[in-house]
Amino acid sequence: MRFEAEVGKSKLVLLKGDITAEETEAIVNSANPELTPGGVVSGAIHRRGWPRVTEEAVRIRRERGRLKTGEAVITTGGNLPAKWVIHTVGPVWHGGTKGEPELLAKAYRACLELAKERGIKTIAFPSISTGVYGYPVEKAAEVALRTVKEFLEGNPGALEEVRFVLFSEADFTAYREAWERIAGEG
Ligand code: AR6
Repeated sequence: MRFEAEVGKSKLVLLKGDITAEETEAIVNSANPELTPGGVVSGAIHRRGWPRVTEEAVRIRRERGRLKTGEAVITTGGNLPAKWVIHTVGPVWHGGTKGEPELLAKAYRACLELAKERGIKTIAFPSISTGVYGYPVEKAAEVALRTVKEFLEGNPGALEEVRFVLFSEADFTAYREAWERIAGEG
């Protein structure tokens, strides 16, 4: 399952897959504030990037303390195919009244800004916050895609390709449908 669209000078790709196998220059980790391996996407990234991803995450945690929601930091990709891992913390879903959409957008923007700063041209995101953190995927997909679209339009050529690597067919469909709604807004 794969979908592609042009956004300004960049390519947006939606696909079903496992982010730890992606060969983009950077992959994004949906981390916890302590930057510990945790479970699900984060556990898989730390496992495949072992030991250097975890070692660098521990060092960053020691030097700068816990990450706030919406912040991002970068480590090596260790043994992953991707050269870099950008770790960000998405919001926990509390029903949508605790600033969750703004915090989710902030997390995506922080990753995109960090990639731009480092000259990274291709980046793959998982569906941040829609697993353990409980953010409804239809709502999260809209925030994610709108944030990426705005960033690519506002920073032409900064990134060549942004991918969303969705773990299930249902998530892929949610992102695909959200994109149709957003693209239709012009
Ligand atoms: N590749 C792509 N997507 C995946 C993969 C994979 N290999 N594995 C799972 N997903 P989650 P969150 C999907 O729970 O909600 C962690 O323990 C998954 O199906 O990893 O942001 C951290 O330590 C779901 O759709 O992230 C934090 O404490 C999406 O990725 C907390 O969970 C995100 O699921 C973060 O929770």
